[in-house]
Amino acid sequence: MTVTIDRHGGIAVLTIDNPPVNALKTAVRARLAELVGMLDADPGVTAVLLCGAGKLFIGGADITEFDRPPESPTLPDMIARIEGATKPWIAAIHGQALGGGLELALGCHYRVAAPGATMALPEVNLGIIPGAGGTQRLPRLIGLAAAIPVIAERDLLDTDRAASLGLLDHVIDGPLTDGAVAFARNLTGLPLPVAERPLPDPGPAFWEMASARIARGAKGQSAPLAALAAVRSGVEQGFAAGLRIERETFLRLRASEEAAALRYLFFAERAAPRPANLRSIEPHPVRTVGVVGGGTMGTGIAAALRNAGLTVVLSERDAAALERGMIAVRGIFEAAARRGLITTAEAETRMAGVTGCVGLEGLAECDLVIEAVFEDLAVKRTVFADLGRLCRADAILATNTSYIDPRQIAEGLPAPERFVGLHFFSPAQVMKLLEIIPHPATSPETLATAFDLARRLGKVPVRSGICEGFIGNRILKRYRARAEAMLRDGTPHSAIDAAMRGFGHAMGPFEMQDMAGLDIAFLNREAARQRGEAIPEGPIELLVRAGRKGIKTGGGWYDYAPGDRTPRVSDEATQILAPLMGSSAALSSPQIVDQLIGAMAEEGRAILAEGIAASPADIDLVQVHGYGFPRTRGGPMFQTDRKAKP
Ligand code: T1G
Ligand code: NAD
Repeated sequence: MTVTIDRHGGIAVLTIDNPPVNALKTAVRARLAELVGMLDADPGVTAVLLCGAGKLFIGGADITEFDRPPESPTLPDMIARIEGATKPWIAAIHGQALGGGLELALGCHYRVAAPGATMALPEVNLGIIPGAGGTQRLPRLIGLAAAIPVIAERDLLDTDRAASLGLLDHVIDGPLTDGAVAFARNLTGLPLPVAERPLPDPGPAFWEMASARIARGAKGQSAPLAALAAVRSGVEQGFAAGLRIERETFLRLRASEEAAALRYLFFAERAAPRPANLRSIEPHPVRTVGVVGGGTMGTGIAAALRNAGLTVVLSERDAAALERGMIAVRGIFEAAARRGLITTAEAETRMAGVTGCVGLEGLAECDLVIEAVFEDLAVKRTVFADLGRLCRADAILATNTSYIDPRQIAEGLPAPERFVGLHFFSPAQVMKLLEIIPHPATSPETLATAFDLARRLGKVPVRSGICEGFIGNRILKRYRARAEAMLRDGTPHSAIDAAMRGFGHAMGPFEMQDMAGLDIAFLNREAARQRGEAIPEGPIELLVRAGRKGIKTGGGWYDYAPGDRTPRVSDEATQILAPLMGSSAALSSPQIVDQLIGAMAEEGRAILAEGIAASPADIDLVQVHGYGFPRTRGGPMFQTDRKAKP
C-alpha cells in the first residue's frame, strides 16, 4: 500500500502510507502523479487533502534510492503537477515534514498543521541541497531571511513559527483530518502561484553576510554554500532558472564522495543504537546511576548522565576528592550556561540531580554503576569486589577502562552476567562515541540495557570485542606508529600534520599528542618496558626527557606561546629529533594521507577478521565519533572500500 484515498464529500483525502517514515519512494511519487490527473478530472472533487500515515507527515525523499539514477516521475516533476492542478491541494502536516516532504507541502496550494509539528530541509546533513524546489519556493513563501537558515543551516520551523511566517495557512487544534477537511470546504479558489510571488534582491551585503555566516557553520561541508548559491540564482535569474540550477546542483552533489559518505554515516548512526540481535530484548530500567571516581572521566560521565535526565550518585575516596569532583561537575553545567546552551536555572537543576558520597555504600540502590577510577587493575578489582557485595542483585556494573582486559577486572564478581565495559571518550559529556565491551558472561539483557543507555545519552554506541585498545585506541596506536615511521624515514612531523589537516582532520597525529600530553604515552611505554616488552626509545622519550610534554609544558612536538594553542614549528624539537630522522625524500601530502588512512583500514580489516568489530561501518563510526575523522570522508573503511571500487 502506498497511497490510500478517502472521500469526505467533495474533499478527496489522500494518505501516504509507506512505513516507517513515509519516504517518497518511486511508487509513492508515481501514484501521486497519477492521482493528480484523476482527481482534477473528477467533477465530484473540489479539493484534495494530502496526509501522512503513522507518526509523521513525510520524512523526505527515499535516501535508499540515491545510489541509483533518478526514476520517473522525479519529485520535482510530481510537485510541479500538483502545483499546476486546477483544484486546491492542501498538505495536512503532523509530526515531521522533512526534505522532500516539506518540498511537497510547498508545492501544494495550502498548508495546515497540527500543533507540535516540525518542518525542515535537512538535506545539507546528507551533503546535498534540497532538490525539489525547496530553495525556490520557501523563500517566496516566508522571505529570504527566514528561509536561508532552514535551507542551508539546518534550522527547524515549529508549527507556531511556521504559521507566523506564513508557511502555514492554518493550525488545526483537534483531529487533523477533520480540521483540514473543514478548512478545505471553506476555500474559494487557488492562491497566487508561489512562482509569481515577488522575491526582491536584498543586495550584495545581504549575500556576503549570509555567505560568511554559512561558511563558518559548514564544518568543511560544501552543500550549505551550494544551497545558498541556488537560492541566490533564483533571486537573480527567476524561479524557472532557479529550479534548474537547484536540480543541477542537487544531482551533482548527490553523486559526490562527500554526499555518499554522509549518507553512509546517516544510516550507520541510525542503526547503531539498535543492533538487530538486541531489538527484541527488553532493557533493564535505569533511573539512578552511580559513578565511581570523580576525575576527568567520572565527572564528564556524571554530566552526560544528568544531561539525559538520569539521577547520579558520585562516589570518591575521600571528602576532598569528592568536593573536587562535585565542583568539576558543577563547572561543566556552568560552562554550558555561559555558552547559552542551557539556562542558569537548568544548570542548577542538573546539578541538583547529582549527590556525592565517600566510599561505595551510597551506591547500594543504584540501577547501574560506572567505574571510572585509576587505570590500575588492583584498584579496579577492589572497587568491583566491594560493588559486588554492596549493590543490588540486579544492578548492572560497568567499567570505563581504556586498556585493561575487562575479564581481569571482573574476576571473582558474583554475577558477571551483569558486568559490561562502557568506554566513554573524553570529554564524556561531549564526545558521542561509546564503545560497549561485553564480558563473555555479559547477558543479552545487560547488553540491551547498555545500548539503551547510549541511546538515552545521545551517544553512538559501537560494540567491541576484547583486545588491547578495543577498536578505537587499537587503530590510533597503528595510526601513530605509521606516522612515526614516516617521520623516521625523513618526512617532517609538521608535513604529516598538515597533510591530515588538509584531508579534513581537525589536527594531525603529532598535534593531537601535544594536546593530550606526551607523558601519557611515555608512561605507558615505560610501564610496558617494565612488563618486559621490547619498546625501543623513540621521539616520545627524547622529547619528554627534554621536558617537552606538549601544550601543558609550552612545547612538545611544537612550541606554544603562553595561553595560545597554535602549534609553531620548534627549532628545539627539530634538533632533538634530528638523530632519528632518516634521509629519505619527504612524502607528499597525498602519499601521507594514503599511507595513514591505509594503515588505519588495514588495522580495521584485522579487527573485523578477529570479530572485534561487527562491520566496517562500526569501525568508521568509532573513527568519526571518537577521533575526529572528517564526516565528509566517511571513515577509513569507507575511504579504502571506495578506492577499491572500479
Ligand atoms: N529515506 C529512507 N529511509 C529513511 C529515511 C529516508 N528519508 N529517513 C529515515 N529512514 C529509515 C532509517 O534509516 C531507519 O531505518 C528508519 O527509517 C527509521 O528511522 C528531494 C532529496 C524521519 C526524523 O534527511 O531525520 O528529501 O534502521 O530510526 O528516530 O530535497 O529518520 O529502521 O532500517 O531515524 O523516528 C531528507 C532523515 C531526505 C530525514 C524519523 N530527509 N530521517 O526518526 O526513525 S533527502 C531527511 C530522519 C530529500 C529532497 C531530498 C529520521 C526521522 P531502519 P529513524 P526516527
Ligand atoms: P583520573 O585520575 O582523572 O580520575 C580517577 C579518579 O578515581 C580520581 O579522582 C580518584 O580519586 C578516583 N578514585 C580512585 N580510587 C577510587 C575509589 N576506590 N573509589 C572512588 N574513587 C576512586 O582518571 P580518568 O582520566 O578519569 O580515568 C578514569 C578511567 O577512565 C581510567 O580507567 C581510564 O583509563 C579511563 N578513561 C580515560 C580517558 C581519558 O581520556 N582520560 C578516556 C577513556 C577512558
